Amino acid sequence: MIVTVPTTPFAGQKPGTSGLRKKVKVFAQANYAENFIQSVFDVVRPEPGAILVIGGDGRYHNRTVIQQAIRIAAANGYGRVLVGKGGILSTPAASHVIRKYGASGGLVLSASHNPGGPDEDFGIKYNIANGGPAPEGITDAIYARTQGIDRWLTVETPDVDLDAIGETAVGTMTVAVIDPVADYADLMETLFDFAAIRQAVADGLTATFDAMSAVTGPYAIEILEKRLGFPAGTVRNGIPLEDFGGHHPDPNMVHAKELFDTMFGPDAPDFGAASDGDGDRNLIVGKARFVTPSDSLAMLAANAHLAPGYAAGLKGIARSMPTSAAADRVAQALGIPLYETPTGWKFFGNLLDAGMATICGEESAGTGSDHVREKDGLWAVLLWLNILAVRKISVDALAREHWALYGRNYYARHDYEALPTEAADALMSELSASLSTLPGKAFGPLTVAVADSFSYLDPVDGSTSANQGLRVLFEGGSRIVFRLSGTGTEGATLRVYLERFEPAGGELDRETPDMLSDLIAAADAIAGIVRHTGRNEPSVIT
Ligand code: VG1
Ligand code: CO
Repeated sequence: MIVTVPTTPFAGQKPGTSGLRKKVKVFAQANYAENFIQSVFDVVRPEPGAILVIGGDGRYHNRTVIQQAIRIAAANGYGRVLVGKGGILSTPAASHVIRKYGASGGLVLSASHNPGGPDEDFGIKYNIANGGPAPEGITDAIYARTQGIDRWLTVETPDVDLDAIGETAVGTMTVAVIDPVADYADLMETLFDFAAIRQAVADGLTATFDAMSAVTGPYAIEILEKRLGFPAGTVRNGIPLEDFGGHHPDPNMVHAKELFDTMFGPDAPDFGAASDGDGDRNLIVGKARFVTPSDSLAMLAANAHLAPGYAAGLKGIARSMPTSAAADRVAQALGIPLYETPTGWKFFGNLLDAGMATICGEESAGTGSDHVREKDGLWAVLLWLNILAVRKISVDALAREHWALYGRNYYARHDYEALPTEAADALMSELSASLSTLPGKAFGPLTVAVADSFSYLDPVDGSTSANQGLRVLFEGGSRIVFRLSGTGTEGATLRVYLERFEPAGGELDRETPDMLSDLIAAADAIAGIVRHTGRNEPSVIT
């Protein structure tokens, strides 16, 4: 019954910041996805009968890979596969389903905020039994296995009907097609004060949520419109499309422009938000007030105790290194530890499992907590709504109050996309070699205090992750970070993270670009961005 298919390795099946991401055309080659999935199973060696969760963001090629994965799982001894109806599971919902049903792990099929369609992107990520992305030890082993693979296993069986809830036998394995929304929506009800939010809606609180034609549509309609009573139409672009309507499902000022226009326009509702392709990111905009993800993390942490799930307080806060230090000040005020990790959610898993951190966040629109082991877009939206409902305050007023108390970290990220890999590598290696010469040097009004390459020592398992970004720290708390993206599928993407701290009592109501202009000039002087890339400005500013 089990069929062994001979194969040869593909180069480059190395998982990046968040799984293996390539063009659909790459994934569609014979043996490509199969090799990777078999390599995962060869590394994790499921116990006979183990449970595997499979779900994706609904993008083009999702259903094809799900059918492949089901057959390979059946041939590798899994006893049960849980798959979301229609092949849908948002990344945080997949994390929850893994935890709730005691699965040994899961395959999350997504390229997140990257565009979808026959000429666009696809991705596969393996999550472990805690519901979180596999740590580096496992992803390194999977990559090593892809380089030596010579066969993959499958069973001959017809496709499973992914659109009918119920159970089907595939060989000796059972495939259960489950409701992708219900478990997740129920979990949200345990964390947040739905009654308070419902009351605020009845009292006139208005909102708009842009699902960007991606996976969060069904989740947001169920939670915001059905369970919380926001009027129909509060969720826009709520039907998941295979190509996301031709857009990048990336909740930022460029790709969620419609939402921005609404929130800065005359008829803005009280609260605006969006999520990304796979539902793990969030964008928060109040009436004429954009909240940077770094600020959002700090503001949520400062107010989280107002939600029932966090009423007992936070154990700690964790943020990725390039994320601004706004959350650090909240941690200090709360008297709890702050952990600084490399980019990517997989580094938060150990801290959450060990009970050292409760809330985590990244500057890239990712926020989450110990309720799952992924970042969670709708969770952040609901925590914001819970806080606004209880405090009866606007987003803008809450932000101003926060800055008046803690100071403000003006922040922006400049991305230079699709650079020739050699140019990007040359920039990074030259900069890396010059780091030791930078301390004491002045760039305009800025003087370098410390310059280094960020390395992380995991306090839980003692593992070290080196080369996680180049940092230039200035006297007074301003900072520039340079790193290369680990999620792109075309050439290299340089990310330049700019941060300027303005203490309480300082200039708290200025425009971000004005406040960062000295840092922008310093970034080019330090790294030679124009010289190396030939680009005079970034492709995207977030
Ligand atoms: C980017 C972000 C990072 C995030 C990762 C996955 O990675 O910077 O913070 O964790 O995407 O998010 P990189 O290596 O391209 O900078 V998602 O929503 O794409 O799963
Ligand atoms: Co995502």
